[in-house]
Amino acid sequence: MYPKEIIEKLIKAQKAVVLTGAGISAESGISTFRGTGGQWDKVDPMKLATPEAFAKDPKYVWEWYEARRRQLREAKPNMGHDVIAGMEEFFPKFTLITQNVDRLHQKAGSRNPIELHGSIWMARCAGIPSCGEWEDRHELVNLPPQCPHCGALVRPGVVWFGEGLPGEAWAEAEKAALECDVFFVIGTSALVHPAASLPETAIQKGKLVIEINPEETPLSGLVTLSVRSHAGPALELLREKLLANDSA
Ligand code: BV8
Ligand code: ZN
Repeated sequence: MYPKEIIEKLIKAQKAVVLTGAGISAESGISTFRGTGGQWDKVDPMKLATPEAFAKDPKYVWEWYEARRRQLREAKPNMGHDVIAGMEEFFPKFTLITQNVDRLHQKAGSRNPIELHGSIWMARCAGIPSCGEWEDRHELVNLPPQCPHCGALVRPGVVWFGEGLPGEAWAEAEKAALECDVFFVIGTSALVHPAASLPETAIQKGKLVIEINPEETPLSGLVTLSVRSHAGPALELLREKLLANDSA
């Protein structure tokens, strides 16, 4: 699965970046967006994860997010999240960038992942101007919730299609992709932009790019190594190899 020369390069790597997508949470029982049984095969993502959908039917959109939060309250990080959390100790400089909104990386101990698409556990006043954003983990019963400060509607603190990514998060992610020695892209179909342009930048800059995904993606033929596997087992094996060689 991992050729010797790749392991040797990883041992020497100083700056590592990991970009994750919904696939890293699949082994925690969280359905992906586009895979079979994906939470979006029942609903059309472009219909729900958009400001227009929320404006048209805020209750319906919130109900979909609340259903996802209910599933996430029981979810535990999996082996893949754990190994990625451990990479912070292994690589001298390590940056985790995630497209996921589930915060399972934080539950696994990753200290400060860059959340390109926000978090399902954040709520934001949809008033104009907004009263701000706050963490909200409760089971929301009266949907959609009202802003406690101004009474306007409250929306999920995620980035919807057609919305810009948080400026600071994007700038930090781009910088990390440009400066890294190795770029892992794990559990993403690489279809959503601009997140998918990060591994493309790493490839163009000639970095060592390693993809882990049980299926082919548009990146598979372009990366240095495409590991056709579920993230958990592939990352567990990678950790074994790196620790064995590191001490050798
Ligand atoms: C923007 C938060 C401009 C909400 C999400 C045409 C061409 C290119 C781009 C566009 C276009 N038309 C429109 C666009 C732009 C659009 C876009 O990219 N659309 C795509 C669909 C074509 N992008 C946007 O709108 C972005 N904003 O462009 O703004 C702008 C700029 C300035 C000012 C104003 C506006 C915003 C995009 C953010 C959308 N929000 N999430 C929510 O979660 O509800 S995106 C959503 O998709 C999730 O975050 C998810 O993470 C993300 C990406 O999907 P994946 O993570 O890859 O998940 P997916 O299911 O697709 O794939 C899972 C993978 O895992 C598979 O490959 C599978 O094989 C693999 N897998 C399965 N099991 C495992 C596994 N891997 C490992 N182990 C396993 N066990
Ligand atoms: Zn408000």
